Amino acid sequence: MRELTYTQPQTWIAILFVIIVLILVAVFVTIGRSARRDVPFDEVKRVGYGIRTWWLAAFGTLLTIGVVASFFLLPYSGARGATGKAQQVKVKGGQYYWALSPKTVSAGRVKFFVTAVDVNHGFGIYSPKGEMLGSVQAMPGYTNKLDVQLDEPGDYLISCLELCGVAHHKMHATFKVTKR
Ligand SMILES: [Cu+2]
Repeated sequence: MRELTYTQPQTWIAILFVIIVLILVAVFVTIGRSARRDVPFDEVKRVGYGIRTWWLAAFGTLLTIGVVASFFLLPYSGARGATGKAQQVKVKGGQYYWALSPKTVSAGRVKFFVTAVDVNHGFGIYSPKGEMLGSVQAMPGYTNKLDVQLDEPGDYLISCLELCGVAHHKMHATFKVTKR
């Protein structure tokens, strides 16, 4: 089995994060060094509160737009208006493995029936590009369902998302989506 890891996007995220932090530090240092220290509070209160109100309104609007827009990007079949019959995959999670049956599906709607044999695990699916597509808890004594639209052929990564023991970080599996 090919070991799938996603070092590249993580590295870019780390670099971007460091750049943002350095910019923020520079801004704070510049303001801190150039600001007058003897300004009475009442003098800045009106302007400050005004900025705060507008910032809150702008941020709230942006957040609302983001949340609404992201609903259309959900990988869940229901959100995509899928009507076709789903292929069914049975998933068992155990310390420290995933057992999938079948291990290959064809592109389209897939419904996972997820359970665990020992403790709670987190069943997470990543696309061949490393994007997270969905997750559901794997719990002993329960079968949770995850209905997703997998249109892109390739190797998908299953990774445990619930700290389940000492070898949790090694709890991966792959499964294949073939062209329809
Ligand atoms: Cu785990």
